Amino acid sequence: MQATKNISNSTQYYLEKEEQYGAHNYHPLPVVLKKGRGVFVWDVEDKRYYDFLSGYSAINQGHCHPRIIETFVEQAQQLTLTSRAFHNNVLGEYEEFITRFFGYDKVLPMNTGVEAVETALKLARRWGYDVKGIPAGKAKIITCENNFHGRTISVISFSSDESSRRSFGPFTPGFELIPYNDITALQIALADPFVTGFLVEPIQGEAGVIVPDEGYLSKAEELCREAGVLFIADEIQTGLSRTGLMLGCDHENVHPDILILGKALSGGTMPVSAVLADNEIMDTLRPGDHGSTYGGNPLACKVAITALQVLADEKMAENARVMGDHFRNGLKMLNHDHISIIRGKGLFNAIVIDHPDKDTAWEICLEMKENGLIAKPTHNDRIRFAPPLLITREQVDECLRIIGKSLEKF
Ligand code: IF1
Repeated sequence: MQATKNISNSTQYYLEKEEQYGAHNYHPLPVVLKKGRGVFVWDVEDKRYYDFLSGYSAINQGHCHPRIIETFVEQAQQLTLTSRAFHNNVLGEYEEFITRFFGYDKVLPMNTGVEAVETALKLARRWGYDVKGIPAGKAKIITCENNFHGRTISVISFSSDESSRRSFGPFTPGFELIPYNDITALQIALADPFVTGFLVEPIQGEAGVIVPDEGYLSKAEELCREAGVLFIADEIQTGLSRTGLMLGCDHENVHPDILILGKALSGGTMPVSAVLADNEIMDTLRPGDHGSTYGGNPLACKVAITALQVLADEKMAENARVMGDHFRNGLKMLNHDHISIIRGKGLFNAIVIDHPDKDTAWEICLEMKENGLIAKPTHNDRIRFAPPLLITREQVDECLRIIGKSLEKF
């Protein structure tokens, strides 16, 4: 009698389940993870990998950070959700903590990143009509080509990526795209008195870690101030120590009128996002104007406090800065023919693969997986490298060896 193979440790078993029962809205690397701790994840066959995606920068603090998990478990056994119909003993504490942490009067708590982006857009429009005096229905928001701000219909309405938009119309009006990292284009767009906001990523993530010129963000903020337009920073991916400072805007001492956070705000445990602004903007909202079932739930708030404390206490931004420099230098030393561009800031990095075969980046990721490091290409030819921010120099060196060894085959 042949012993039935223990299927629960078979990668194929899980791939087949997802193939049959799940929507095919992703094309993941063929690896099935069952455990995470720090910079490492393990698959169902107990193979260990360095995680160089970090849940798209939601796991900056490392997988299952003990302090964050301790908070999660403790609060989960106490009170998880009250809805906003009633007060609870955590929300106010969290609101005070996070507004002081980032220097704003108020916070509006949401769940996913795109919900926070939508909230920021609604706030900008509401402020545009009620404070700036833009005629009803005429408010415009400027944003950048090759942006990524989420997947709702209004947000993809201003995406320049056809695959995010195809057959999802009709789209939401009131948005204008300008080239990223182009101050002149912004200056021209801001001449329109109906513009109420400029939404920008301090570094464009999905576009392949596009770092703007030094001075772009600060000049953009200055132009927005002069034009009476809200500077809205989407720090969902660049924020929370990923780029070597607490916020991507910190590299140019820019203080956004509206700050959008998400992802690592919970250390990768659950969806937690937040919109921060001062009273002139936030107080345009009255009871009943906006909301969310889970927004500001006690579990999310407790976890977010610990997630932020961990970043600060463990000096993760500083480590990201030092290890990021070391990592990019190491990539340059590989001096590989097919790496045409190395770019990034802190531990938010990407390489551009220059190879006639368009599947090369994917093949390189498969080879790195075999060698113990998982990462994923974006836009075919770019591979994003974003490990958890607690990675050590020795681990970076081991990962550079893995990347170098994997590239040898190409
Ligand atoms: C996917 C990457 C994409 C974001 C920024 C808002 C959101 C995101 C700057 C929305 C989300 C995620 C979404 C995920 C893949 C990943 C991503 F850039 F991080 F790699 F898609 F571009 N602003 N980014 O990066 O936050 O609603 O997802 O919580 O949709 O495939 P969300």
